[in-house]
Amino acid sequence: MDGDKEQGLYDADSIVALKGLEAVRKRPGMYIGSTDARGLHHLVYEVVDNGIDEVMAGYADRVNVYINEDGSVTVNDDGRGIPVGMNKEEGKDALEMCLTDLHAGGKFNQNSYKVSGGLHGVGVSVVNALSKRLTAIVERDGKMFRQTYKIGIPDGPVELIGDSENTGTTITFYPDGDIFETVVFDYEILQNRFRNQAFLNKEATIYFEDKRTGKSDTFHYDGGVSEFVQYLNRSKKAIHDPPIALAGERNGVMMDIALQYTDGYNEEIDSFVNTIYTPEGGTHMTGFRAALTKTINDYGKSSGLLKDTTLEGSDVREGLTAIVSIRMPEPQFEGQTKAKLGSSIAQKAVSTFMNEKLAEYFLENPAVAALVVRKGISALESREAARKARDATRRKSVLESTSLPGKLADCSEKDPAKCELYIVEGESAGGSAKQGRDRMFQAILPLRGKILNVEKARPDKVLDNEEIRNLMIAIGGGIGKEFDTDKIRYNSIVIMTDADVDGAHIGTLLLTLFYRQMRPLVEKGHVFLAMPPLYRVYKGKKEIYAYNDEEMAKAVEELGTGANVSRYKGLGEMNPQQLWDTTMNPESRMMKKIEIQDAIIADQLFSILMGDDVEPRRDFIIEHAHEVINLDV
Ligand code: 0RA
Repeated sequence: MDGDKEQGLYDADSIVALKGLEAVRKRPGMYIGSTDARGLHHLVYEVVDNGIDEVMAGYADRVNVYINEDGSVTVNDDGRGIPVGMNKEEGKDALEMCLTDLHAGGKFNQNSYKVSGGLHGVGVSVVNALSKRLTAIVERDGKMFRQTYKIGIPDGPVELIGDSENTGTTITFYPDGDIFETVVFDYEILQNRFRNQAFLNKEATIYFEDKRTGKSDTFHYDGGVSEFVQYLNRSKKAIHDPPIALAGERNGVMMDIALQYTDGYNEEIDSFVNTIYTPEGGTHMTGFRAALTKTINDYGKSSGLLKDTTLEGSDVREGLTAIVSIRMPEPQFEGQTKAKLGSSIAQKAVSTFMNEKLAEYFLENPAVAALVVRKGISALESREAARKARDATRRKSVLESTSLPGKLADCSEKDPAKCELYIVEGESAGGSAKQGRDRMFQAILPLRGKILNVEKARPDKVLDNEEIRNLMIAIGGGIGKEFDTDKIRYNSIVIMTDADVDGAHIGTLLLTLFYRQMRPLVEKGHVFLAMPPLYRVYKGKKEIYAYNDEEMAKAVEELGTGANVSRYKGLGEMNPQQLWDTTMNPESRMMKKIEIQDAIIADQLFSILMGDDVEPRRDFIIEHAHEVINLDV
């Protein structure tokens, strides 16, 4: 038996562990969601979350993360250190078990509030299985230990490599390029995640350094979720400060909630369970919403501020930025992407806690309470006005028999699934597009000038704007909370603007409108940016369109000496045939699909780009230059 082990033959337990790692390598998506950039970054989250768990359990206060020059990542924490020493039951070192056995974590670690939902909490062993090489260094019991692995298989036994006065764990891993489509880590993606983690764990300090560039950040927020809300509102105008902060526990559910109202109209409520972002909400959000509506109505009535009317949920959430962070043992997640909390106990815990604590807060802070109730009343009034405006538009469109805007050149196909709507900047480019299009399935709506910036407009004023009314009627799905993608008249909405500053601005105004007023259109992938060429390279009768500088250089080379390059300044410089060939023909065109992967970042993007404050806008554009240019956050 022992002899077999020394020769590298495997006993029963090792075979079970090996089978587990094999399963991970065979179906990585099952464990980390995907093998694209998202899955790659998930490896880092996985290791960092383990360190954060140690912080949450009170054993650590620091997690250091490095992207190394060779492309590997090192995560170091000052927690207890992964246990080391022979495990009698398994006949194997505990460290090796934690790193190679899919289910070992729970056997050693009893922390029931740990990050353990959805795709999270799968453990360091999954990271190990998906890494070309991994080194684990543990400092505990006055000593330093090390074990190294290749694709999850130990190179040898756990070694004692020295003494140490500290405790903690250091994991360095090289993601396996045979598994991942890309193995290049993105600073901004990780930075954003660590910032959020630090807001949600105010005890933690997360130091992050990119050794490829020298960039670094230290994230530590004594103010926790309250500071998180202030950060989210940094380019909005809060109507009270500090945020309303409510923290406490009910039935084993710990709650950490902060709310701050702004003078705007958008609601941005982000919820987390055991620090896992739940973009689709769930029971905790249901409890939060119910309690918010009830408590504000109750206070409004008892204080006399609210007479004869009842505020709806959407009224009390207008202009609200909030963080709802709860911690509970063994949360159950639902939905395809496990983005929604299903545990019913959370609903009652949050609602009873909120009802009590928010009512208490209002009694102690009547000035803030009055602001909140008045804000809700103004939202109710504006909702009533918007409904009247909508009804009027609807009635008008029915009465005006043709109902569609006069400027719209519709397509003849009636099946929305096959139809495309091009929204074109300027009447002249609109004219070329009308002539160049395939009228069977392509409709053209020319835009005159700039549309209203909906980021700053009262919701009931949005439909006063003729261009927006035309857009709404042409698209057909409605507007605001009632927007319905089942009713849209085109499967693809293509924004076609000049490749200059004005064009970018119009594109951003349109995206703001779609994100704020027709969000499902964006979320379900119906919105595209047309990509007209930047250059025409020609010699005699030969011509090549180039969509970037690289292609232009290549085309010049191809056509040889005497090649001419003309830079397109706007869509208007192309004749209808050229516009069709380069930008509209599905066989040859390039289009960029707008994807909103992270709602928190998207809210920031729109409020900062379209809001009043110049300084955060400048900082944000500098920081997020590439996202702003691509507009696909
Ligand atoms: C199992 C048990 C204990 C700690 C850990 C795992 C642990 C894992 C990781 C992964 C990264 N950093 C970590 N820190 C700790 C508890 C050990 C004990 O009771 O002393």
